Amino acid sequence: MTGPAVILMAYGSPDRLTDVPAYYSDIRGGRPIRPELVDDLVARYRALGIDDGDGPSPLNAITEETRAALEAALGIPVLTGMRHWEPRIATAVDAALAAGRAPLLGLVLAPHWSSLSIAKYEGLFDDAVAGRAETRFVRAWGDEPGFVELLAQRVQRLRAAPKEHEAHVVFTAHSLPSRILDTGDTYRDALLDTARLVADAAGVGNREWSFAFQSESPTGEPWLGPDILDHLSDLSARGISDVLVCPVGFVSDHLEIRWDIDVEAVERAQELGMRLARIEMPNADPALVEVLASIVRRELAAVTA
Ligand code: FEC
Repeated sequence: MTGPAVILMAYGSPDRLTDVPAYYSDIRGGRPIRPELVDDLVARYRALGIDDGDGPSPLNAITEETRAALEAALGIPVLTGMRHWEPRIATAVDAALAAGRAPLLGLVLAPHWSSLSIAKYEGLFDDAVAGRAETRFVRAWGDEPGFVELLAQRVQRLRAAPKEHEAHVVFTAHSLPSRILDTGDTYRDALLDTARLVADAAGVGNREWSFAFQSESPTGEPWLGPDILDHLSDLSARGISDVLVCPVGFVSDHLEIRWDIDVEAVERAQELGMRLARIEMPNADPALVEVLASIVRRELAAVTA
């Protein structure tokens, strides 16, 4: 054995518009999709200015940038494995094992555990390893001090911009079907914990922030709310006209940020006569890479201890 490797996991994004139907089918686990939903998804990717020549979303490129920076910081191989696109988690695991690497550490570029998100990555990781090597898997890291500080600094920077009054901060994350609460899933609580930590670190008072979900999918069942679009209407009704969005449930720029926040939420805010800004996503910022590197070092120390 030649030492450990990290399998760095992310959601994945199709490489071109023609891949969108297969990608969507993967997300739906092969369940049938109404053709108009596929057309709508293609239209959203196209509206971001993407054609068949380039990757539809920056997610894959940012993931690669993060992977390379993490590998340089750690001095051990870091391989990318995507949940819904290429390179797959199984491909990354096979490559690491073929190179004789062990133990393997699984780390997802999403900070909060849920039975419908991180647990799915863990299942794919475990199935791929299939007992062939010792493993560790990081289930959540949304309360890492360096991550909280990074977000707090970005919130503070935008709130400090001179204007009549300071913006109300709306923390957001991807919604999930609300049935997860029936099984005691900790997703919503963990998101609220991160939001509270960031607000405290940024000096945002208790009445100056709130939390909303975003990116609900049309699956025909109830999803966790409030949805950001409804929430903006509620804030407007309370007389709030200046909002700063801090998406704590994601680390990268991608469709859910560039469309759901930058297009849909901005449009809703404009209709309501509100001003909406959002923090820059962490992406491959060296501060985020250092957070990830310190998590990996800690986990690997636990394996060898
Ligand atoms: O930029 C890109 O190309 C990919 C952006 C993208 C990210 C992402 C993250 C999360 N999702 C989560 C849960 C669900 C559930 C469903 C679902 C559906 C979609 C669809 C697209 C999509 N998601 Fe996603 N998600 C991204 C993209 N997501 C596209 C399908 C069309 C649509 O709804 O707009 C519903 C599945 C089903 O139908 O059965 C559930 C969660 C995250 C955050 C954690 C993570 O990154 O893994 C949770 C990025």
